[in-house]
Amino acid sequence: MKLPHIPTPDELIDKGFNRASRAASKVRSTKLHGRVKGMRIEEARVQTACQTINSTLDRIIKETPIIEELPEFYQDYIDIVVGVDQYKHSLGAVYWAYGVLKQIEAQYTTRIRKSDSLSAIDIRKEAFGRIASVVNRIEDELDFLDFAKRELKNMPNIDFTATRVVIAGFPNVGKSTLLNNITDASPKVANYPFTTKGLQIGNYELNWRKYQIIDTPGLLDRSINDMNEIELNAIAALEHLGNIIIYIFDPSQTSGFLMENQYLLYAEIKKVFQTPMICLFNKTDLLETTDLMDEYIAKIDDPIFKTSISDRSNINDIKAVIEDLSKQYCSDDEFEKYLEELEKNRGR
Ligand SMILES: Nc1nc2c(ncn2[C@@H]2O[C@H](COP(=O)(O)OP(=O)(O)OP(=O)(O)O)[C@@H](O)[C@H]2O)c(=O)[nH]1
Ligand SMILES: [Mg+2]
Repeated sequence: MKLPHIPTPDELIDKGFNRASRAASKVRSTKLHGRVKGMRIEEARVQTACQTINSTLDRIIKETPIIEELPEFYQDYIDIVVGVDQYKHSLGAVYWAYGVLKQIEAQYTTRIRKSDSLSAIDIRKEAFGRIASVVNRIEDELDFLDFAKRELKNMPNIDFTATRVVIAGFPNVGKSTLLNNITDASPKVANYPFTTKGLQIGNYELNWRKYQIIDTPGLLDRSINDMNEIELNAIAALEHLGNIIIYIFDPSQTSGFLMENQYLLYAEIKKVFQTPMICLFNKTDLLETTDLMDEYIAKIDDPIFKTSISDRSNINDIKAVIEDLSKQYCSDDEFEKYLEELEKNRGR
């Protein structure tokens, strides 16, 4: 997400006052009569200072997304990474400063017009004092917005018009291999809380439908019971992200994890997420007997695939099931609804 550049209070004030001096010089070079000119100079100073600072504040307000207008996944993400309350508060403070500067501009313009040229200077000085103090009042909030800009720069870029498939499963079971074999280009990496490897995101198209496949290394591969509250929020955000979860089992257990533990994690994810799931029993090329695999297949109601992803043998079958589930569960309505909401909120 690209947020606008956030200046410091000093930068804002300097720019405002510098432009004000230039505006004053312009008036000074006109042929106005002495008393009127003195007043006009101070008036131009106050107006230019307020308008210059406000044009930057206005840009910040317009270019910083309104949280409620974003898809829920982004709302959750922003909340986990920087905190939604602080984000709203800071944007509110910028809005507040913008309003006060408008008032100062109007009030002091009137006062200067009613004054003589000597007291006009004092009135302008008073206005500048107030302008600086208003801008300095929002120092912490500007600071926070600058921090948020940096933190959110590499937020996952999600295509909400695509069917989004999240891959889950214990380490080493073949998640990245699936992502690499099913999608076109090499996956893009985006930041995600609690995973040093970030989310790995790949795309493909099939029969005019777009698919986005999301690998979650280090996130959906351990017991949810072991997680703290913030980590759980990071998991909850994924629920708004994926339309489908692919859970990969490694019945060969060469990944180093017992089938029973893999099954327990599957059951937990199933309980926590209200998302349709597909189960892949991978690395079947390494199995000498299918007894253990069949035992677990019997416990599962979700669509099941026996695969050997590394030789790409049934990638097309997997794509076909994803397409089926996509038609069943992910109508294009979801995105349409999102756009409608956006329009409604804008109209308010
Ligand atoms: N024999 C065999 N090996 C496989 C298969 N799928 C993946 N592998 C191998 O298993 C290893 C782990 O695969 P990855 O795709 O890196 O597994 P991962 O789940 O992404 O692992 P983490 O990122 O550590 O969580 C690699 O050496 C793969 O080549 C398969 O179907 N058969
Ligand atoms: Mg991986």
